[in-house]
Amino acid sequence: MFTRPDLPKDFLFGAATASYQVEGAGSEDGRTPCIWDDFAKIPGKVYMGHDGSVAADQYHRYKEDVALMADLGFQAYRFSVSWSRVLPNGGDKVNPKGIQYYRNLCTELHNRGMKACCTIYHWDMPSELQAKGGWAERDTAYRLTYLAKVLFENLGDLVDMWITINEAMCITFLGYQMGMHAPGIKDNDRFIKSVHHVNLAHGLIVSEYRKTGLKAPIGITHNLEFPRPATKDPKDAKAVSNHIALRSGLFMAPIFRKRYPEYVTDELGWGFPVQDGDFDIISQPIDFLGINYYSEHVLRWSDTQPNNIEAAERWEERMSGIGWRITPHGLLRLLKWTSDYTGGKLPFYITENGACCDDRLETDTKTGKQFVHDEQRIRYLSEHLHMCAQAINQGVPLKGYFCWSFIDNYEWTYGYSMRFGLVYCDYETQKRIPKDSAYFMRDVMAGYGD
Ligand code: IFM
Repeated sequence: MFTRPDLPKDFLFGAATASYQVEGAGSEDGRTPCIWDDFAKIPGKVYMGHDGSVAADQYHRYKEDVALMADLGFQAYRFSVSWSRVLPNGGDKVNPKGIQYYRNLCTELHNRGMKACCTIYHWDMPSELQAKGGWAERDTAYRLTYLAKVLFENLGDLVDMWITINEAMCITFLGYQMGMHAPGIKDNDRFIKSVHHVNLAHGLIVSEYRKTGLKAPIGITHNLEFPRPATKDPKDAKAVSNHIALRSGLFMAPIFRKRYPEYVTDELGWGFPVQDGDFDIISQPIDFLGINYYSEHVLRWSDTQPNNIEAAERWEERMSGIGWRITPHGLLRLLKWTSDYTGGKLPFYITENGACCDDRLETDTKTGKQFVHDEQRIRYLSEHLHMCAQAINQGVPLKGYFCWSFIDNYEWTYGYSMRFGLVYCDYETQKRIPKDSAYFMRDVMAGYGD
């Protein structure tokens, strides 16, 4: 039994994806390789060596996908741009076919009454730029700003919402410190540089945008973390605050405090390659903050683990696919913390939230109709939407919510083995089959349209 979350009438409902995860058309119309094409080729890095060369084939099926989203009642689609499709090899020369694809996509969204929400960088760095050092190099921030300029010039009349960068924490920690994501680097020095250069790129893009006179709002999306301490012991609280500084603070403090967190600079002694004026660039006002949330950590103090942080025992139900804990209350805590941190006025959007479940495609023997009964995902969405409503009632300036994801897609190191979609993708046939959760969202959204 579900109750409708008490959300405002003008609350924006959207669905989200990212270029490498859904587009496919890996070597069509002038697109050149990116770091995930390369990473997937390294044995043992990605499940079964899966890559994004075909993915959910949205490059060829965007009209069908937009129609399905619109029919379900979504008001916005968050997609990202493939850098090497628009600027092959990450160079200066614009590929007209790349631009045309995103113009077509935005136009289709508008024709179906939806808003186009464009993320400029969602992890698919052109291989050539990685060969020059990727995010460990300051120049990469200027290269991405050039891509942004090209997009503002060529899509500025069609995009309704801009997001500079998706999840700087994953780009830097997973990509440069832990080596788990492309480009697979494990090097603390390059990691620290990458943090600053990603932050700088965000600020440079916002500066560039303000010069254009375009009016659509621009912001950044972070997967912020605000873990729970395992007990009331002040040492557990200190472990939590260390974690917050390392994960959320590294990317929030430069924007909202014009500095890096003291824990990181003073206690850990990290030196960032900050040049004069960088914090002025990074901290320019943004129009909204995007927040991605899936699950909450529970931490305790440790005398032996790095940064005195250790994961504590858990009790909550796990997502049946990826195994992450289901912790809707963590979303409410995170939203309130973020609202306090940013002063309570900056509009927020949940730019990703969703569940990865062990989805089973079934066929009705009488009708031949296919379906996926993803009851756990429905409960997950319902509980998180209720937390959004509570947050708004408690004064959090939350304006909208994007489901991750519209359709099953390439889940990075898990390849196609993990499914986050509201819509099932049969990768053999590319048939789209809305799961029960897609209809659940349709029914929720039906109450919030006008
Ligand atoms: O699939 C990813 C997405 O690309 C970034 N945020 C988290 C999602 C689920 O892992």
